[in-house]
Amino acid sequence: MNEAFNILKMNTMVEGMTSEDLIRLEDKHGAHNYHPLEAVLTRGEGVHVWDVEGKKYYDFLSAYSAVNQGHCHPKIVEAMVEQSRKLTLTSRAFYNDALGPYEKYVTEYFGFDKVLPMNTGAEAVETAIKICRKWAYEKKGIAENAAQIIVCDGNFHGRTTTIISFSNDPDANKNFGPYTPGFISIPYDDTEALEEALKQDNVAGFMAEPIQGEAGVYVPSEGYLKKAKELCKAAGALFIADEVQTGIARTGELLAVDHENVKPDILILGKAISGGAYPVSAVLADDDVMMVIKPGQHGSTFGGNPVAAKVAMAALEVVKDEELAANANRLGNIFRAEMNRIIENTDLVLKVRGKGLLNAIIVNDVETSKTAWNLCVALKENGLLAKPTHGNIIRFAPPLVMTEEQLMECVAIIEKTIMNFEK
Ligand code: IF1
Repeated sequence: MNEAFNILKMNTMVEGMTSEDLIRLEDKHGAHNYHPLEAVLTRGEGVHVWDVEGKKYYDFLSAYSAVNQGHCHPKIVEAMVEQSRKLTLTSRAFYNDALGPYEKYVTEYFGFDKVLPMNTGAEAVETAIKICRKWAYEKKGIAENAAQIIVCDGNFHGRTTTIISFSNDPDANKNFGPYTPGFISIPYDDTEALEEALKQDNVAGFMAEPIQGEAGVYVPSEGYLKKAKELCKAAGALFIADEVQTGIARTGELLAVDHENVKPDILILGKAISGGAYPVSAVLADDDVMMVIKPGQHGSTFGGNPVAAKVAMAALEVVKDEELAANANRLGNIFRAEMNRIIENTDLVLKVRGKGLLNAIIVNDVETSKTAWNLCVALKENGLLAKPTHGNIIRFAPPLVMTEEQLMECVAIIEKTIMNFEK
């Protein structure tokens, strides 16, 4: 009785609450590990989200590229609901009837022998690091505990203690030490630095983002990924691609490495592999690499659960059925052309860069991040949600189900906001 009353009270409380009330609740009761833009969202559909006051926005972040298939895609939600009614979790202590079919589907989809299912991007990165190290000791013959993995300056691979150990963003790693050893950081988009680093003893692999996201959407020079893979191959090191953000059609190909026809030795996926419906991540590799992991050596309670399996299959089907890679490629070209047209008529924005629908504009403000933040606030007022990353950079990454007409409406919002903006 009491409990039922409390639930009733909670529901009515949320119903009557304004954005301001809800922001205050988070501020008082939640850890302060984020600084969100003040939009309190309650519903999403396709390329749109609505706040609790009923204001409609274009989503130009897509939950950091997790919602590539659009918000609440009916096929993905249907798969999730249907499986949730039947069986949600077995752990891997037993088999379930969704995992095998998913494993067959996802490995054929991306062209690898095996998949290791996890839940979040950071977990998948950790998994890739463990596989790479184990492969180095058992297949390459590196001395125990000596393996080194080469990474790139400006990287973002997640938030675990090991991953932040090789970050050079002080926000990410300051006062979280002691740090995990075994990583060498080199400049991004620098094949000479990679060639040099690969000459060192005990190098097990090289891990990189095909486009650096958090660093500010840095697209490397053409041929960088292909050359990196070749250098790794020649040195007997594994090439590990973190496609958590760039994968699943975001950049205009299924994978960003596809732009250069490169097959990584280890592929890391997350975010949009579930269309943002459920935490799903995956590590893919061929047998000679993946089979170094034996029973009991890695896993997770939720990894490979039947809901995740069904959701991921549905989400990947949507990507193919709706030709999202081709759409991202086409709309991305239009978007950058439109941004370049706007840039010619303003000194507020210096540059646009990106690939497919993963783009960023550079705001003319080297001293502080205030202008980029205020521009995002103004965009929000005009009905478009985007978020600054690293100071003066604003990332633009809408869901890939956008139409050209919707994109042009967004371009008009961005143009109007820039032209009316006063620093
Ligand atoms: C946050 C950025 C995006 C990633 C790559 C692994 C992970 C991520 C290449 C870890 C995660 C996130 C996490 C999110 C912000 C975000 C982000 F701004 F930091 F760069 F996407 F743009 N590899 N990226 O980008 O995946 O464990 O989070 O599932 O709030 O920290 P995760």
